[in-house]
Amino acid sequence: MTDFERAKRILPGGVNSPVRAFRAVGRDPVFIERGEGAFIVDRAGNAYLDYVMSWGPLILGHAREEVVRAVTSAAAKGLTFGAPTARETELAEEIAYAAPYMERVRLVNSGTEAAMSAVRLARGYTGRDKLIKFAGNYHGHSDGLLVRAGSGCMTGAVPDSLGVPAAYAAQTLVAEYNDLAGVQALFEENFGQVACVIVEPVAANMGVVPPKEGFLAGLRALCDKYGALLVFDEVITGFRVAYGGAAARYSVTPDLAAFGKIVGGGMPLAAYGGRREVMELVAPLGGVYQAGTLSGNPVATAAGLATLAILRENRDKIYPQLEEGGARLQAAFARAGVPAGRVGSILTPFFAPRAPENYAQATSCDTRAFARYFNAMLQAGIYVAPSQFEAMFLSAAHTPEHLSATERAIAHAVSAARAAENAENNVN
Ligand code: HOZ
Repeated sequence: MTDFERAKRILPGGVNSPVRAFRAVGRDPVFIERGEGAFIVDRAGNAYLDYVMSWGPLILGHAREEVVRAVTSAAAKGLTFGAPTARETELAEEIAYAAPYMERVRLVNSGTEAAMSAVRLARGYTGRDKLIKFAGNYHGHSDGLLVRAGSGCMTGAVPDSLGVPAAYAAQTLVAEYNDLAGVQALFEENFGQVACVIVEPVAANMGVVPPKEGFLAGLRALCDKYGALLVFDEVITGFRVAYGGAAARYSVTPDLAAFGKIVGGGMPLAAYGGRREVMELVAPLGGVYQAGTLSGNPVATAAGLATLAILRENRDKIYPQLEEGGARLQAAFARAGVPAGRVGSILTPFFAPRAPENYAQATSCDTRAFARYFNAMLQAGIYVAPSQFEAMFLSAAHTPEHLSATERAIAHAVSAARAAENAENNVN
């Protein structure tokens, strides 16, 4: 019995998160044994150059020595206390150092929890119920945010999940990404009822779709005009598209933000925070309740702190290196005739005439061509996200030599995908 067959007997679909099932690329998933630097190794001992990087947290690569050391030393002193530790304060301070608008920070366990809690807080603060989100943006799997959602919802064609009460979904207003006029119209139609706009400042769950010039600043202005809070979902972009995240890269300051992935250094940790006046409504100071046994877990905070310390000390080197690597791969896709959406070190090749600007355009990509390209890349020893609607993540462990090998693989995989398509068309 294969690992996957055994897994399917007990785990729904054989996985603990849908995209991992590889359904969109027509093959069984790779079962991972270990990771080292830019590589993962499967159970049969095959090594792959990894561009998933656990979907973003591993900006320093797999099993970075300083991070592993911090984790093992923390673990030896106790796995969880459910009581305050100094490291939680240090990690919150480290986040606020990079993103100074995070005047108060609450640590939680996942990006889902961070985004969900930020929305609850926005509702509590404004006394309003509705929120505006964008089609194809993904903010985790809490009920109110699983409406026209990206990521695995797009891959599996369930943008509106079963099980979300219609009454909840009715509180969620959906706009097109990069369409300010649509947001303004929703504010007008729901005057005085919108608590917040939540946005991925760089959309990265319908493939990477950058914000158009002025889009984020326009959202800031609309939120101010209509008395709503602006919530940035920096779960992917935080410490990724710049040391200070998307807020720094685009010079737009949200009221609240959700962080995840990199802030946990590869462990289950996330955070939300923002303006002091708003955050002071969180219990125990105020009436917005949110809690968790493993929140601020000592091992997770150790991983996050070790990672953020390395990023702070080396930011002048790491971020330009990541930017250059991303640009190289984007150019390699362009040479192969595939446009790629990119911001810094996250990118997605789109099997479409043009890189999309919104959900409607993203969904018109040729997902069969993507699947062919994916399989050719895997065969060449390169592991990319098994969906047209996810991002490639570079890390500081990807060297110029790794990038050269990837450039060659891209050229080969795209032409192999086209040849397979032609062969199929000729048969039909
Ligand atoms: N929602 C994640 C990608 N945007 C997938 C997480 C996972 O499968 O690990």
